[in-house]
Amino acid sequence: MMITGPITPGQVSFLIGIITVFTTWIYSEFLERRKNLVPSKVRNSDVNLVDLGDTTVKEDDRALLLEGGGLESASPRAQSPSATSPIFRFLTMDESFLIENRLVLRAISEIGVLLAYYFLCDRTDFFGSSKKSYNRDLFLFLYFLLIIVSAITSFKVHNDKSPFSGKSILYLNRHQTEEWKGWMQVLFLMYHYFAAMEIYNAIRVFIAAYVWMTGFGNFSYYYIRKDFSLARFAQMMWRLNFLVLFCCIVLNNNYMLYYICPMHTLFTLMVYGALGILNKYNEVGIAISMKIIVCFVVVILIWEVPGVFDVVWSPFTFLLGYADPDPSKPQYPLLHEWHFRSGLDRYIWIIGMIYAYYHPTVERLMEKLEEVETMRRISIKSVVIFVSVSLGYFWYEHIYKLDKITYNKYHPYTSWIPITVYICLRNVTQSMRSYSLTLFAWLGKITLETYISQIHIWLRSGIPDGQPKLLLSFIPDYPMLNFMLTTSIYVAISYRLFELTNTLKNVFLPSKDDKRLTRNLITGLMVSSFLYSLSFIFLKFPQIWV
Ligand SMILES: *[C@@H]1O[C@H](CO)[C@@H](O)[C@H](O)[C@H]1NC(C)=O
Ligand SMILES: CC(=O)N[C@H]1CO[C@H](CO)[C@@H](O)[C@@H]1O
Repeated sequence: MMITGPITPGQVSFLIGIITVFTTWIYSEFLERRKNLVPSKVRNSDVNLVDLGDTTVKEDDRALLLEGGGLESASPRAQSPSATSPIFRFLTMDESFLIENRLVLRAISEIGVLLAYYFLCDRTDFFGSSKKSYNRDLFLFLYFLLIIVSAITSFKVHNDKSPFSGKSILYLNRHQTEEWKGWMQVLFLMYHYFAAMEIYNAIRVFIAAYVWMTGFGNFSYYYIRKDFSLARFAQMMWRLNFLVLFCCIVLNNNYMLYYICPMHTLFTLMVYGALGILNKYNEVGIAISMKIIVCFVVVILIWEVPGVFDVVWSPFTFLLGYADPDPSKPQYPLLHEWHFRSGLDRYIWIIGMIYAYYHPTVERLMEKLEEVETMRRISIKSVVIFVSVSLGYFWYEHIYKLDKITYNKYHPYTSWIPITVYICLRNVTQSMRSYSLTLFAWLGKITLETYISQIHIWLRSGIPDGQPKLLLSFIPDYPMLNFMLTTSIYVAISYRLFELTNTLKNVFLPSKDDKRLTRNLITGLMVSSFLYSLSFIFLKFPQIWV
């Protein structure tokens, strides 16, 4: 088996860390079994009662952990010896600690195994690879097939109430946004798999729509919940960057290879900043308008005034720089990729914020409209449909059809058009709003994981920082069968990683315990720097090994 690319200290530290956790997990399973064996032998003795009581506490802990409750706080008993920190108890192999945290150890081990699978698929020649090929007929066939299947199996009518009025179904409710993400994600992934260059412009619109949702969702959240706490912030960053961080370490890639992640992180931070700074004025309408104007000014300054972009971002080149290793591609400055990607969607997150701000107003208007007599309602709706469709058509004819380079120039200023048209049409009748295809909504939930995983276990990039130009091939010469097999494994793994990310987030970033949160962050930093230095020394002076 050949490994492409050099071995980095990051990879070695990951390996040391994961082997340690893995062995500890096996040991904790062993402890757990032993503990469970003992009472069953003495089932009828009196001592038993105490033990039984004990196990129920444990069961509760487990249930809490599985539901995502905090770990230590869940167990009243765990807190008594807790003057010693978890890392200390881990290092001393404290038996009760290991048993309590068995599921955490298992989750971490599982992530380790999955990432090892990434490495095996992408960085070794253990599996084969094949070439991409595009056939419009097949592409559309597969997409429509999926739509039909999910319409048959997962069509669902929701009856949620609006949080603003308690009356009718939300427009742009969660089911809808998730379903929307699902629609787009499937096309986005298939575009990569089949190299469907002809829908390049549509893909740009989809990415804009994601960024729009980032602005929309985060604005609503912070505006309504007013939760600017450290815990919430850390959880958000964890959700966006946990998996990608480990992919970068294990596969020795740059963060920018997964450009969606830095982009969403940036725009999430911008929304957080916009609402978090001076947040006591958020109730005042004027203040919100000022904030939105400031957002526009900041974006115009950074992206439209020549030279400012480089001044602002060059200190972050280590994080956001990217060079395509393919020698046949033109070589740009390191920040070019970041400039291009972040620039395309520089305004749309602000539009998302504006829509979120007016959301309650529009919702009230809609409710009024629903009460108007039928004839007038139908005519108003027809006008809305007519205007949306003509605007959409105009955009399609004059903007969408442009070639890729010209289109990209117009994209930042026009991407709101198709998004708005979609929102209007998707919601035009009460019943339309309440329908959703849950299969797509399910796919919409795991977009981040499917986005990151595709590069390594569905497609293949082969070398560090490489673009995924090839397909992973398990069954040579049977492209469709291979597509089916790799896709199933890939989607299953993505879903699992989504769950694991959440489980670990709840364990390491507790919601209402800032002291423990900070302690976890500091411990995490210390452990990783220790492992990194150790691996660095190992690699630098290999003679230590012998
Ligand atoms: C904020 O935006 C990020 C990135 O799109 C998203 O993952 C997250 O769910 C959003 N938060 C809320 C509360 O909508
Ligand atoms: C823009 C638009 O057509 N919105 C519609 C959303 O759904 C409600 C139904 O409650 C309609 O009243 C709105 O016209």
